[in-house]
Amino acid sequence: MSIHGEVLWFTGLSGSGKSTTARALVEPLRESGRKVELLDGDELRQTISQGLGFTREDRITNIKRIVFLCKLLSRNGVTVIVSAITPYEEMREHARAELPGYVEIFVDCPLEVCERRDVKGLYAKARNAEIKQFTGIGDPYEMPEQPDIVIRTQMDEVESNVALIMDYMTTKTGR
Ligand code: GGZ
Repeated sequence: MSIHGEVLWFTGLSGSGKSTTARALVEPLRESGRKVELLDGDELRQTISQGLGFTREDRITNIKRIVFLCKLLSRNGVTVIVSAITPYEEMREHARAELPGYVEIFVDCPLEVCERRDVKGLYAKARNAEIKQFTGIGDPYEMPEQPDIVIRTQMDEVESNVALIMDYMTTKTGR
């Protein structure tokens, strides 16, 4: 019998803190004895999803590719961390249905806060219509209906969010 690795799936707006938290989670998970792979939406869009845009159809294709990768890794015992906006509930339902070890982490951060941070200047571009269909501005972010964990990055530090997630994992899996 093979043991599936868990898939920790971060969903949230651009600039909400998904990737920062995801990166900080890698070492604690390794220290707990897991083999860990981090799949970052931004990087995947330069590799396996190169050429895809941000229409509903393209976003769904992007997420389906990531789910497929997660399946290959997790069935070989790798714990996978995913950081991708994953804006539609339909996508998250697909991931949940396909991946036995799926753990959904909603990075809850108000749009105003993400927009104020605007690390890459993308919100400014979306506001003056240089980028169309930007999540939260010209394209929806549907609130997760059944997240396993919710973290609030405008209130809590990275370390305490990582500790919260590790506690959840220990309770769930015993390691
Ligand atoms: C949302 C966009 C867009 C549009 C470019 N909408 O914060 P970032 O910059 O570094 O990460 C975002 C990334 C979103 O890719 P995902 O694969 O996570 O999206 S999805 O799950 O919806 O498939 C953002 C940048 O790409 N970006 N244009 N229009 N984010």
